[in-house]
Amino acid sequence: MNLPWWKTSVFYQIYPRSFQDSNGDGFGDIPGIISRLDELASLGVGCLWLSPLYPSPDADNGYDIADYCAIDPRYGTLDDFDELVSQAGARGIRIIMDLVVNHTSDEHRWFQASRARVDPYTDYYIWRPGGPSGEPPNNWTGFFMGSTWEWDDVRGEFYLHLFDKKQPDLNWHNPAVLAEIEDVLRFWLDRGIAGFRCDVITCLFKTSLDDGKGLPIVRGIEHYKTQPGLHEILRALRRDVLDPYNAFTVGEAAMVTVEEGRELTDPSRGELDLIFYFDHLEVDHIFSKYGPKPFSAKELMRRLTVWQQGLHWNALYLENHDQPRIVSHYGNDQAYWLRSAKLFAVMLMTLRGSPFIYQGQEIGMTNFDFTSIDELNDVESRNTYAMFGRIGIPKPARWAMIRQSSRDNARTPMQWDASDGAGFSTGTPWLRINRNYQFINYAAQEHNPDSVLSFYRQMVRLRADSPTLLEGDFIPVFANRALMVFRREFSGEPAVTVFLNMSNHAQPLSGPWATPLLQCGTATTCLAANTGRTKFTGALVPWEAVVVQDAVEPES
Ligand code: ISL
Repeated sequence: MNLPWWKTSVFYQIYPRSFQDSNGDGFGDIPGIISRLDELASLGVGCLWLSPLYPSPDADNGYDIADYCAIDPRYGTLDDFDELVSQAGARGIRIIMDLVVNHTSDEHRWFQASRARVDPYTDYYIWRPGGPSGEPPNNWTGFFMGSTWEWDDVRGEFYLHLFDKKQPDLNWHNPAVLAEIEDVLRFWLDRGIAGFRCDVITCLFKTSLDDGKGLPIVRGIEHYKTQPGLHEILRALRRDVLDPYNAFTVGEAAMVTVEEGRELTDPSRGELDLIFYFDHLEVDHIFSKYGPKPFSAKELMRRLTVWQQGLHWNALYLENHDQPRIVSHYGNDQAYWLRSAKLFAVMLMTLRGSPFIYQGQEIGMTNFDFTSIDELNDVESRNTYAMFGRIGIPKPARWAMIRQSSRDNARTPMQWDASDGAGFSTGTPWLRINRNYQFINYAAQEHNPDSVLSFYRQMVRLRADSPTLLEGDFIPVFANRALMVFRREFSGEPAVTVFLNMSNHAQPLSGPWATPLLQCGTATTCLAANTGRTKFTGALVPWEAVVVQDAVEPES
């Protein structure tokens, strides 16, 4: 087997402010992460993706960066960071940083200089005078609702911001911006990190500022999503910096097609190694995440198949700091919490690609239990709630929409134990801890062989030990509203079939797809099941997930 490290590793995303506080200020920090490295090693992860640790006024929880080459004092110091890289390295764990270069904070010194027209910063951002009656330069609308333009009195012009008004977009038409960012990459790579997760990377290059078409939801995107200019930038970064350091990148790629995904990740083009696409998490969306429709396993299978077969290698993920918890989203976090949380461990570890576990997913953390908008911190949720109010949606309906899709669902502090503060902090946490921490927590699961955590460990090992699961082709076998069955095949190795019942109902084992399951113990072997069963007759029980291996061909 000759795979690069990022194809064999399991990744783990840390949202630092919610992971582990070490000094009682209610805010997670780097010494906190260091103190949990043994737990991460015992899960079997090989690389940590750290959400932003840079100084930030926090308009968007660190995704508005005020200094790319420093650590926010709330998280610690550069020395702490170096210690983290070294201590993680000693356990065979690499680190990748979040690279947020579509925009900076408006408090970044580049923006402060740019608004005052101080060279060389004058053209680091996208400034325009606006229309004759003071209207914005075009009709674009942003990711967090409303116009993408903000008037700046200092400069006497509008600036573009695809996200919050405190996140002005960098001007990637200016070669000086590329040179600055290349230096940022070198700064962190010199400290020993393995690469970057590249935030909204597909939106970097704005080809034109013409009016956008369509409804006012990210209107204008056709002028900046995956443009030829973006491909050039990615190739420059790879050639100038990433290749010399042998560094890895995974790019966040919202709203891309599989063809675009192929272009971005085709190894011969030298752009990104992997992308995070969103298709598989939007099976139950009509139009946007605020308009839900019933989940269908068949539709999930259809979408996954497109990507599994369309890209040479996939970034596999079911959660991150922007998504609801998967056990609450597609799973059943009530009657079948344990079983459905484990089912997603099977899905994540048996698809073809590099799995990313989001903190807390490995213990089955659920969506938050907040009861009002006042408890929410997320800028997107707050803006959207207010905008829905302005267009006349009544409060209960607005709250219901935010409740199930808010990004804060994934941002509540990590539930380490059942003590006050959940072992996350001895102080007041920056965001309220989910009350279910007394039941769902790491300590309760650590030594329990039936826990979600133990099952994740088992599945991580299973993948690591199976050439078929690591490298095999993905072949769809069967799907209906409830069931997904797929196979992994790799030459010279026994094939593996995966059965997922994503419903609250038993699914009869009828049809040719069920044969490998019915033969468990005779012609096939059960490698893992979230029910602990090893023999199957009659039906798959609700939320049952089973991994079955064909008999090894006898040598002739
Ligand atoms: O989160 C989303 C929907 O709820 C996405 O539209 C998200 O805004 C988009 O994927 C970009 O996300 C990334 O960049 C944002 C930041 O707020 C997110 O946390 C980050 O993952 C701006 O930097």
